Amino acid sequence: MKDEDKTVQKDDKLAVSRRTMLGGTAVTALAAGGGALAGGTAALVGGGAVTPARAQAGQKSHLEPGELDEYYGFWSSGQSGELRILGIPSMRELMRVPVFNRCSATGWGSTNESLKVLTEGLLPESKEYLAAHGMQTYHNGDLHHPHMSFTDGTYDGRYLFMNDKANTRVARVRCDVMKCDKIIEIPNTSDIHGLRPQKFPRTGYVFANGEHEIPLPNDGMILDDPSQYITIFSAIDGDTMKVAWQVIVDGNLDNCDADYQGKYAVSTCYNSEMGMNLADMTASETDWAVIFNIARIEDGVANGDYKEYQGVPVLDGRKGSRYTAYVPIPNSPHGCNTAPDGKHIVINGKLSPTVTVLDVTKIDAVFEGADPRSCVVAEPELGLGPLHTAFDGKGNCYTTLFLDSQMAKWNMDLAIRQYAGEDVDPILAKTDVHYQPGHNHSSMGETNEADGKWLVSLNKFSKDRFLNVGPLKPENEQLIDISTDEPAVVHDGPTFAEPHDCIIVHRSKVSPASVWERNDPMWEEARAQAEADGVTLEDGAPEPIRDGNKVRVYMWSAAPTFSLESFTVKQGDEVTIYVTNLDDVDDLTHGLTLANHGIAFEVGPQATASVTFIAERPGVHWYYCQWFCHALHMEMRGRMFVEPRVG
Ligand code: K7E
Ligand code: CUA
Repeated sequence: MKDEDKTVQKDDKLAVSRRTMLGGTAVTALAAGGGALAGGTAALVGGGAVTPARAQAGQKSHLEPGELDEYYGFWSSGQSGELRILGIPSMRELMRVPVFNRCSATGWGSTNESLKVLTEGLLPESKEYLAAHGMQTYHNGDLHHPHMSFTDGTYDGRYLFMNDKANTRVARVRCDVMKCDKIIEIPNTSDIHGLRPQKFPRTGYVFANGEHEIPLPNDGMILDDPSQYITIFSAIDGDTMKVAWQVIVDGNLDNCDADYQGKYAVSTCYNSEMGMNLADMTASETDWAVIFNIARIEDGVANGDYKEYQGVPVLDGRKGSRYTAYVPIPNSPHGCNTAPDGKHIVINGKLSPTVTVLDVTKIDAVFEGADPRSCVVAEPELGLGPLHTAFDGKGNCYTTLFLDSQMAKWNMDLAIRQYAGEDVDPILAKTDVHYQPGHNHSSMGETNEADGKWLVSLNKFSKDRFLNVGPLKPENEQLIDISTDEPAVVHDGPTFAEPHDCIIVHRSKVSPASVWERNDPMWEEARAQAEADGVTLEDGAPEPIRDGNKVRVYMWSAAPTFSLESFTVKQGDEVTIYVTNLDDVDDLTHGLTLANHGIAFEVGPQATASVTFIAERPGVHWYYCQWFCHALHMEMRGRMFVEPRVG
């Protein structure tokens, strides 16, 4: 593919890249019926001098040193289990927020504060399993879908919600400090995949799809009898992070989205066959999109039309239920994306070359008994492997074509007219991406403020796009300028395993703090313990406070010192060290690393963090600040003396 990037020799009449030409030819062929020719293609056909797409880009993507990005990108990291924050359009990675993973830098997964978040929402059977393995929580996650909370159809900057497909969890990140504050394991279901917040009137519910079918309850009484397996759609209260209700569905569930009216949520289903192997799962030509009627479900809960499992009301939404509608969709749909016009929901075909457009204003009739397909208003054929669709707020849609390695730009109105029988072609352009795109996302594209400026294509394979780093390659995320008629790839961005999805949020929507509030709930247990011990976190204690074999060490940090140069404990003591950072300066983070104890954590400005461990190693052990904070950062250290056990 390398040659395709090279510009054809200057004396060639058409100074275009071969790649542009191939793309252009495809567009010409596809657009022949409809006459919807993009500007670049028309020029190409005319044979005039054409600048490569890269040079035609309408917006500046390169930022000078010190220039700030216009958008936050919130990125999933798939099997890495963390949330990442990028700047868009520069594609600079700004931060990593540990969520389902453990983090060596920040101590996420070893501090008491993070362990509380990681353990308090686990189900009893998970805790039992983990205890048998000497673990307090899972150490991995598979984070596919990060989405921000909404108010009135647009981002409100309160929270980010995200799924863990690996261990059936949903997490919340606070946008004021960009830290995870809640993780819950979802009962009665397996492997949360699709996740979207309610857009209207607010979030509200966070909808989460259980992907893989299991018996209910899954207690070993039913094993290889798939006829008794079910899948569950969950609505989580985004404010309390409690599961509000669940609905049993036929088939499995993949992705989902909510409407702009607050009436419906829609999920795709790719295994209506309930097959247990690949051949069976793809046997049927038709699967479906499941529509959930939120008001009816809430009524059902209020009227007691449910069975309770693990404390959650579970309603039966299988075919024929008044809570759901099943819209037949060609084989194995995947992505589910609500358009910013507030009216249309795009179901992406995956194994079918089509996307299916539902009109939400026609869904009421479906629930009154109309043919479920009567809410389908378009079904354009776009190319091979349509997975996800993004929007520009100007009536255009951008669908990733996994097998074709392209992005299809198409027009919603033309697609609807074509479906109604008019001889028009809705496809406006096809843009090559490298290679095999999964999700894409446009700036503010999943809100009613979609602005049509940038689109990111998250490509699963990078192959030859970067220096070879061995058999495991990065993914390649490409920034595409969609502000002009002909979308243009303007940047390659390698990323580590494996962002599935992202959102691009205008920076005006988010305003994180630079310094923690001292009364933050994150360390309220530490504060309560200090109070019980008759000390304050801010003043610390001159000596460890002993309570049987439990020992609590309170110290503060202020660049470049810890309040304790040393402290003494006994071998076998259960020691808790609290560190409170008294510095209240922007970017003045300290840390505490306790050598040879596997302990290291971050303490942000004005924050408190703590760890608990057994002092089982007699001797002198240094602790030091591992976050570069001062010219005397290396000197910011002290000693823990562990007296050997007597006898
Ligand atoms: Cu398409 Cu998990 Cu959103 Cu991957 S899913 S691509
Ligand atoms: Cu404090 Cu480095």
